[in-house]
Amino acid sequence: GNAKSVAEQVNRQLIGIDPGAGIMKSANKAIADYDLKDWKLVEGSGAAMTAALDKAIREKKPIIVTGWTPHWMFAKYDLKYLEDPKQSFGGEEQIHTVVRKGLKADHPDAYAVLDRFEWSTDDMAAVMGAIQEGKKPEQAAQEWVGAHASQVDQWVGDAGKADGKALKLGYVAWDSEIASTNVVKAVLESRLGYKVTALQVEAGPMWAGIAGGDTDAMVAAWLPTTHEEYFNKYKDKVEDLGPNLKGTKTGLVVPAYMDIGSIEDLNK
Ligand code: PBE
Repeated sequence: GNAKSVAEQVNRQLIGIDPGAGIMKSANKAIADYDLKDWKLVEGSGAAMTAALDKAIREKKPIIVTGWTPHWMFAKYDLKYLEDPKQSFGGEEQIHTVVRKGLKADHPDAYAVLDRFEWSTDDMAAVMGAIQEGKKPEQAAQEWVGAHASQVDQWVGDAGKADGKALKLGYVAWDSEIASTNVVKAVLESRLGYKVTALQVEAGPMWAGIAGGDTDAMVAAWLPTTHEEYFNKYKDKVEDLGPNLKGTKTGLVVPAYMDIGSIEDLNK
């Protein structure tokens, strides 16, 4: 028939986020891997992407976005990942905690807590959801920390008090990292007595800040695929403390009402 193809319906556009995000590199790889000629990856931000998704769903229109898990959007909307048989977005990955060299010597207690910090996708989703429903990130994080005292106790362990010493965390304004960074900030402040600055930057400067030693730590390194380029560039200048969350996913995401199942089909 003369029904429009999905490519025509969405005007051959993938709605992306901030250009420094690793998922943008993966999406460009998908465009190449699946031979999506004349397709465009639209740059924006996490907030612009979720606003476009919200508008499309309210109007029951087709849309393709770069998406990731954990994210509140999967609780709010009926969505699906497009299959990615060529693995342009990689396989399994984790979110790692990465700190500057010398942090262990300068702040052994904060280092120990950062090293022990580990939570689940459900934990992160709970904080993200509270923020999405209107709570201020700092407040949502403080409330979560207060309500999960025994879990937080395990991270804190026998760490001593910092007496108002300053610490700087770097993060990008991705909803997942707004949640995790504020939780770590709340723990270091309320349990150890640090004065923590959470510095919002782009992804490149976040990594460069740790490598250069201006930033103490971040809990936002998606490895091995999404931040592979940053990791390869800076791995000798940072210390990787390993995963703080397992079970993430990235890919192209569409409303469930769209009649498409795989990135391969975008070519049809
Ligand atoms: N994200 C969320 C990031 C990592 C965290 C998937 C949007 C990215 O660099 O793509």
